[in-house]
Amino acid sequence: MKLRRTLLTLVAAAAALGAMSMNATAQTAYKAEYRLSLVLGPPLPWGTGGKIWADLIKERTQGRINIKLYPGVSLIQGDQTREFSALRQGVIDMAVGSTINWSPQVKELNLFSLPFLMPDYAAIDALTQGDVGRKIFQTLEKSGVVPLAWGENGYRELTNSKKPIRSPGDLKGMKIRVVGSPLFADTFTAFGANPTQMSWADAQPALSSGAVDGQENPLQLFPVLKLHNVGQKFVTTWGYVADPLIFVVNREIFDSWTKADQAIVRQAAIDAGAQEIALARKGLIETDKPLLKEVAGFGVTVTQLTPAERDAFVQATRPVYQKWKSTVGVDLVAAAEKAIAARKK
Ligand code: X2X
Repeated sequence: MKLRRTLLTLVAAAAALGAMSMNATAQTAYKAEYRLSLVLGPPLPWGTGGKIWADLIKERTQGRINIKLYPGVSLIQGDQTREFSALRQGVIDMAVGSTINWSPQVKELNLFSLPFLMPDYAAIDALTQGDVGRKIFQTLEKSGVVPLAWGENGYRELTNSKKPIRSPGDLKGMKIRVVGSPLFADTFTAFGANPTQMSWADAQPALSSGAVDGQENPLQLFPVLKLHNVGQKFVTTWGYVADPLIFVVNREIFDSWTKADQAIVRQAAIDAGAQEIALARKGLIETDKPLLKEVAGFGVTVTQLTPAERDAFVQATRPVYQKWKSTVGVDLVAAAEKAIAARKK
C-alpha cells in the first residue's frame, strides 16, 4: 500500500514536472527582447518607422514581443553591407533595411538603384505595391528571411561642398562618397566623378574633414543631421535613384512565434510601413516643397534641374543601366519598366 502510494506520488510529480517543462519551453521560445537593426534611427523617417513597428507589436501582443532598436547598424559595427548576412545568421533578429545595403547579397535589389528607372513616386509604388514587389519578396523568402512590408528611404539627391551641379561635366573629378553596391561606383564614374565607397558611419567624418566633397542621400537627412555643418553647401535635386526599405524578420525567429503573433507582426509592419512612407515624402510631395525651402534656409544653394539638364545625366548613365540589367535580371527589369509605364500618375 505504502509503496503504491509512493509510486503514485512519483508519477504525479513526474507529470507535474513534465507540464512545467513544457510550459518553460513554450516560454523560452520567445526571447525577452528582439534586436531590430536600422541604419538611420529616429527622428528620421527610417528610424521612426522602426519605432512605430516595435511599439505596435508590443502593444498588440500585450508585451509578448519586446523589441529594442539598434540604429547605426551597431550590431554589426556600422558595416551596413553586412546587415543582410547578419540577419540570415541570426546576429540580427529583425530589420528595417535599405535595398541598397542588401543588394551585395541579393542582386535583384539593385533594381531600385538603376539610374533614372523611377521618375516619380507613382513609379516607386508601381514597383513595390505590385507584382515586381511580390517577386522580390519571393526572392528574399528563398534567401532565408521573412519580408513583411515596404517602407522608403527616399529619392537620393546630390550634395557637395564645391559648386552647383547642373551637368555631368560639373561633377568631373569630384570626390563623392557612395554606398553599398558597385552599381553606384559605376554610375558616378559615368558622370566623370571620383566615387569612393564607404559606410554611412565613415561618410560623416569624411565629409567633415573634406576627404570627400559630396554624397547622395534623401533630403530628409539634411536638416536632421545638419549636413550644412559638414560643408554641404550645394544640393542638386535630380531624383536619379530612390531606395525603398523592407521590414523583415529572421526566419527562425518568425517561425518561433505563434501564428497569431506572426499575423500581428506582419500587420504591424504594413501599418508602420505606410506611416513611414508618408513621413519620407513629407515636405517633398506638396507643390511648394517646403523641405527644399528649409534646406535653402541654411544658406544652401538648391539647384533644380530643367528637364533638358536632367536628360544629360540620364544619357550619361544609359550604358550603366544596360550593363546592370543582366545582373538584376533581364525579366525583372522588363517587368519593372512595364509596371512603371502603366502606372497611374
Ligand atoms: O548609407 C547611406 O547612404 C544610407 C543611410 O542612405 C543607407 O543606409 C542606404
